[in-house]
Amino acid sequence: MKQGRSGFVALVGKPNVGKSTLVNAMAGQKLAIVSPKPQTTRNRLRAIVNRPGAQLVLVDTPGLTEGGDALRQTLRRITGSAAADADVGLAMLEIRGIKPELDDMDRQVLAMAQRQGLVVVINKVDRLPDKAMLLPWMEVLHGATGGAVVIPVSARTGDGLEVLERELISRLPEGPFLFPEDMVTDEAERAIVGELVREQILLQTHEEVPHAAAVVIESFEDGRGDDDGLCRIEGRIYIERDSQKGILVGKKGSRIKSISEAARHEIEALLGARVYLRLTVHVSKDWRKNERAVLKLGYGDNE
Ligand SMILES: Nc1nc2c(ncn2[C@@H]2O[C@H](COP(=O)(O)OP(=O)(O)OP(=O)(O)O)[C@@H](O)[C@H]2O)c(=O)[nH]1
Ligand SMILES: [Mg+2]
Repeated sequence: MKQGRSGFVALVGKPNVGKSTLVNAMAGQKLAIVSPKPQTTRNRLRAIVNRPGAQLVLVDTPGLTEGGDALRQTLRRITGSAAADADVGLAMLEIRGIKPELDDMDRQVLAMAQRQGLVVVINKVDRLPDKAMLLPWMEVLHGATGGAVVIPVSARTGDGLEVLERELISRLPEGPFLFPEDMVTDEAERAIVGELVREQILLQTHEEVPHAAAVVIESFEDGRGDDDGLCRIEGRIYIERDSQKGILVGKKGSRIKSISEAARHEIEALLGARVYLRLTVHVSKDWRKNERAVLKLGYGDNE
């Protein structure tokens, strides 16, 4: 295996700050799902960024929240262990207002990401009416972390990402590369396919429904080598109650049809093939409260 600077960088932050968006931007392709709703990510996902002389493995994690149900506890564990296993911690936050004030969860984020080479990232700078707002926050964060470097970026526009990448690479240990150079992720395609379905549920439903949904890909017939080149995929969507089932399916099946249609386009882009996608909706009562159901639906066992 090639040599160079290589290692794991774990992204830690509150929900919705833009961790998955940054991972996709640096990987140069969509691997992690993104939505405007908090608690989008539910699994650890590794994106392998290959550069001349360096291999940066970005580890996306679920946004940190307080305790709560079995699912949230599992998500917290996933984030904690990804951070503990990383060579470099990347704590991401977005700034709120002019006066810099760190709340309890910000401190937890900083503490969890604290490694020898902590890097603090302030994301979404494209939204700031005035860049001067950054300075007091940068000072507070620098102070609160005992002198960590603070880098403002926009994962959306790409602003600051080159600086961030250089900074991260400089902190990685020297050694053999961890993955083959043509690899972009070690995540199974099948798992990403399930996530792309869940992304559409997050984007196309509201209130409790998106968070009560889990997706399991039941069968994946990879037809990329066949004459018709068609991939046949069947997935099951689990939600917590009958009433949510009605909402998800929609009038005469209109919502599930629209979810399936949009997910199919995304999956075709991922696989580079035509896709036949069949989705069915099922109830797994209050699964988020039940540790075994959480595990069964695919969360927390990817170690
Ligand atoms: N304006 C702006 N929006 C951004 C930026 N980065 C992310 N977003 C948006 O912020 C929202 C959340 O992004 P995600 O990448 O899903 O956030 P996350 O931190 O992964 O969230 P969880 O998975 O819930 O922890 C989405 O609507 C993104 O489009 C940015 O740099 N600028
Ligand atoms: Mg995310």
